[in-house]
Amino acid sequence: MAYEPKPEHKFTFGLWTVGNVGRDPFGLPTRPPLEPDYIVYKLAEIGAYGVNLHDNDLIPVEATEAERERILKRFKKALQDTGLVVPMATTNLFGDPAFKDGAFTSPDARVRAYALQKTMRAMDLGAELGAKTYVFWGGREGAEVDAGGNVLDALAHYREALNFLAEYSEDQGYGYRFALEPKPNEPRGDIYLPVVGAALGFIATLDKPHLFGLNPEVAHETMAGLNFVHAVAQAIDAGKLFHIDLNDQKMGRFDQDLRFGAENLKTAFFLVKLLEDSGYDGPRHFDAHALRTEDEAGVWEFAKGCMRTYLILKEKAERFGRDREIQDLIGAYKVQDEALARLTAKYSRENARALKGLEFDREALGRRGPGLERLDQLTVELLLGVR
Ligand code: GLT
Ligand code: MN
Ligand code: MN
Repeated sequence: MAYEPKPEHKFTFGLWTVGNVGRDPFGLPTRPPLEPDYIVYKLAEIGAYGVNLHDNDLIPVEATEAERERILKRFKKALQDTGLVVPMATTNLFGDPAFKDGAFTSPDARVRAYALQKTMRAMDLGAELGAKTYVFWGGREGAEVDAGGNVLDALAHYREALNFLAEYSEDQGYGYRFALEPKPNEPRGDIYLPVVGAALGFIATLDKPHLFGLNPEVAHETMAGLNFVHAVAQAIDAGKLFHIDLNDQKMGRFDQDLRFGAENLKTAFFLVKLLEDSGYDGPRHFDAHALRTEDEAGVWEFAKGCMRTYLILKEKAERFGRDREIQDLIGAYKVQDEALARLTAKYSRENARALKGLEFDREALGRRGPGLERLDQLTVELLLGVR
């Protein structure tokens, strides 16, 4: 069957995504909760590769040791029965009122210590389930007011926590790679490390930067009005695309976490093309949820839709690569000049001298039309299915 998701496509969902009960700041849940092992069986049925989780998506924070074991046993059985894997794990450092003013960045040393303890335990859980990527989404790491003078302290605390946890992972032999997930705001008024570029800059200040990369999310850069494809390209360029959260979003809204491709089809297309062309081989994780209007049937329609749209866009990207007219236009757009390229590729005194002596026809350069209108129209037509 065309566009049928299979485990080899590496599609993953969080327990919190298909398990989302449709609560929002103004309204109560609209769907009953789904058991974690039930989610595993359903995800396997629709062709997913894996399931990701926060510690408390699986083990309630107040669970006893015996309850923990019982839940884990059922969950592991479901994984075994289905072959689903847990590639990524993370910590809920945002739901508990203890974290209302930050977790790793809280001004309260007790909160920071508790956040570290909770994260180490969640890392133990993730490792037990085979996770190799560990995500840090600092939802509460931010502020509404700056009167506490906390920003520089907060960044120092953040660094201290990430350094501590990287050592813990190595000490335990977990082999985690850590992926920071930026978001500009919500739930905090302003979240620290708000966008991909900020996180990349921060990683360079850590003790073990090679262990840290990015988990960019479509909705988050879009909320900030930024070009998500460019952000992902920068993460790839830096060797830092460790994971990705796919969904969709209208610009300038609250975090909508819409079905992948539901809103900005052209962006979704260039994103899929970028991921496929770049050889990214990590999970394609859908961090999204069904509309609050939906019942459980709508939830599985939502999940199937995310994967199907990805596969359709992947096929479109291949078609784009094979389309002669499109490829000729791109060829003409990228003007090549070998002699000049040799001069500009690397600095030498000779190259600099030769370059300074050249004459350029500025006006001709300015007059040239690069053909982008035609190229973009052909892209649109390809997406609309008429070529
Ligand atoms: C939360 C958030 C997501 C993060 C998850 C990981 S939880 O739902 O909105 O963007 O990826 O902590
Ligand atoms: Mn989101
Ligand atoms: Mn996310």
